Amino acid sequence: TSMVQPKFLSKPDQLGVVACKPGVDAAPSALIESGLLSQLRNELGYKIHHDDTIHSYKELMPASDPDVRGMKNPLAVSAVTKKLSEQVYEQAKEGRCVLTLGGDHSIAIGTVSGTAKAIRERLGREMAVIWVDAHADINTPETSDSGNIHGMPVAFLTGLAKETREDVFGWLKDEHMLSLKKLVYIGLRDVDRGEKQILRENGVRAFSMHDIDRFGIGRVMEMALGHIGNDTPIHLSFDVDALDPMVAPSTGTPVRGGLTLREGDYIAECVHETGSLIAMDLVEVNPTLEPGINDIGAHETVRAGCSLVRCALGESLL
Ligand code: 4U7
Ligand code: MN
Ligand code: MN
Ligand code: MN
Repeated sequence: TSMVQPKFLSKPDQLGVVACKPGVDAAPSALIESGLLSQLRNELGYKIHHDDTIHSYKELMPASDPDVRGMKNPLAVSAVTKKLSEQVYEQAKEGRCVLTLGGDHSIAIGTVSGTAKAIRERLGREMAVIWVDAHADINTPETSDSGNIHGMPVAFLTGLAKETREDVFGWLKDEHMLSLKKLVYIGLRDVDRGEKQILRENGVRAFSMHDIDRFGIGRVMEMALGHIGNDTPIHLSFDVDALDPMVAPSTGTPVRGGLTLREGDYIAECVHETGSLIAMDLVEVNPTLEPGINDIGAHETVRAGCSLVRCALGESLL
């Protein structure tokens, strides 16, 4: 399979998989039914650690979940991401790469916090996150117009948004945190006004579609990986809405003018080539949102998602 030596994994041939469907229901089952895990096992040679469960975390859902600071479903999202954080941590602390199939992007509060904690404990280092998305997902509850927590995960993970209530993300501690200096965005094209201000004030490294048009995806990846540096574990959080809606229409907040299939795969391939990938999220695939006829849109979106995962995990063209 792959000639790349993984740098930060003690079990580089093993893959921890967590599948969860809070918010975006049919995605993990569709991805798995389309053969993703068997391809990773049979074609790429991974030994997969998966509980064969698609977690819906129903037992964690509160009977009533009123808004907190404008956030919708705060108790449910907090409880689910806390549980997910523990699941991802358990996989990552074994030295495996961790793949999480979501779910909307709020689940990254769980995945990134879980790997950040495991990498701190296992290697005594801070990891970097490459956030591939049409959106910056860095609203605080106060800057958000929608109140949707999938637009806020980066704010909670970097400490820009804080809550003391344990049951509303107060469980996030220092060991779960990501440094704003170790965050890189790729694919942005729909960033809210308050988010732009946050990105500017904090000097966050971000490559928009404009940058991709100007420099090409090759230079953009060089610059993105250059910012992270050679010796840093990477968590790749891939929102399928980074891809153009022509190729990935079945997603909650599609934005025109996105990445081509090849640009998306290329990003994933470059991250693989670093040998520093320690975790990947694939989020916002939603086969129930079906703009095409005869499920074509859903099918294409699932196919694109599978391809992104295979590329990140070492599938190469030659
Ligand atoms: B996704 C939005 F207002 N910024 O906060 C918001 F435009 O995970 C969209 O990237 C968030 O899909 C999109 O609600 C979240 C909106
Ligand atoms: Mn997102
Ligand atoms: Mn998005
Ligand atoms: Mn979304």
